[in-house]
Amino acid sequence: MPTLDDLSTKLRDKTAVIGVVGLGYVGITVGAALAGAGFRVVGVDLSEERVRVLAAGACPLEGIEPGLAELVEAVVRSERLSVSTAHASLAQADVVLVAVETPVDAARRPRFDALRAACAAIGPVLREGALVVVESTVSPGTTTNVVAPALEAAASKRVGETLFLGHSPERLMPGKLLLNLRTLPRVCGGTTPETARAIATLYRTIVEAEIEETDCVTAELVKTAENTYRDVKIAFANELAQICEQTGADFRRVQRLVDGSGPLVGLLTAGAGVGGHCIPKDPWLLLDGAPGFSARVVTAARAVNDRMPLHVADLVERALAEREQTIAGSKIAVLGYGYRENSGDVRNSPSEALALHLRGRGADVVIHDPWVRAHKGDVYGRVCGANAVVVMVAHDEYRALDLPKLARALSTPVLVDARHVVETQDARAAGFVFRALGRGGT
Ligand code: SAJ
Repeated sequence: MPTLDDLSTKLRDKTAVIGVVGLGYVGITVGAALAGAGFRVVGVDLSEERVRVLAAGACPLEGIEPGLAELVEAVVRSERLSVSTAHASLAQADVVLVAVETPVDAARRPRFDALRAACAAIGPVLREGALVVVESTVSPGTTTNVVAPALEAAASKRVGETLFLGHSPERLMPGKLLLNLRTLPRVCGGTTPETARAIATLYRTIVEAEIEETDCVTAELVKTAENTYRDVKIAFANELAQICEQTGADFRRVQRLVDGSGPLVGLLTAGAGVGGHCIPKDPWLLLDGAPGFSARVVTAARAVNDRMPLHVADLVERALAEREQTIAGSKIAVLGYGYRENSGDVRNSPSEALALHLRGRGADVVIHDPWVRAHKGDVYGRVCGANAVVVMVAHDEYRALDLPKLARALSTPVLVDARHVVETQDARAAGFVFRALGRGGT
């Protein structure tokens, strides 16, 4: 049976075959990077459409992803990267990376259905001595308590004997996928120290930053903790922004001066809410690892951030009231539907929450987003005849809006900026009734 030492040798000389399960933002990026580094990579995804696009050498991800489309095209053309919907194509793989979604349900409990399904599908085809690495973000304990038994049952192999297992969480951010993969430190958790070392050997071929070997639960905690900490810091910024609104200050100036106080304080930026596949749910994954513990800071932060789209709706209501209008019966244009700037990723988009809320209050909502296929188009045409416009995402296109032209397109010039892209004096000069998140006195 091949040992971990044999595998490490194949990883160093790049003769190992790498499988990737789940060809989303993470799987495509790591698969293409490993293929670019010289490995033969086999990617598997359940979506026939995604596999068809990739097999043609195109990158199916929306948004600006420097270097990725070119890399995908090159590695598909050179046949270093092949893709399939069949897990049987992983039979030759020495390493299988698992990058499937790990969402939470309505009760905020982790749903590991996709992870379990991936284990069930790859188990029967795994070769002796294969190494499985979970890249998906999971609750502390999941690799050992969920993945190991699922793989052992499906593969009829024992972890640590005929099969090796670890967790090395991805840290990718849409817009910087390749850059993040290559330049951010990598945590490699193994069910044994030897496994962690083999995982580190793999990532050393594509990562130009520190690589830390550890155990699985530490790796699980590191990833869920860093995203939870980010959520908590954003929640504080969001509360501070609302205090600025009430006290007549400008959050951006307060932020700059607080940051200037020294290296110990770093304020994040208040905004329309926290979206994406990771930050809104990773706090629940973290807490799921310690069910007997009653957390307070983490749950309060989630509540603050989840409420931000409603706060934006309140700003819209106040601005409309100045024109003696109400949300009910108004046509409201929402600019930006992705969860972050210059990305077409709409997962947990705060704009979706805002649109639902406004519609629930009787508004006719129209949406524009240059990065989301369903909402592309001329922004001035899209907002035509609306009673108010809300900027929900700081896309470059919205930073460069022609405000007088925007005002002329509306039936009443009401503008709400929930992402700090419009200056108050510019909005006023264009004739808008204007409200901005985090800015008092507007
Ligand atoms: N946001 C704010 N204010 C901020 C920063 C972000 O309101 O100061 C909002 C954004 O608008 C967005 C949401 O938070 O709606 C999440 O954005 P994000 O910038 O935190 O990044 P993500 O979700 O794209 O990626 C995060 C990253 N984690 C960290 O920065 C700690 C990334 O490194 C992870 O790999 C990714 O989650 C993931 O997959 O877990």
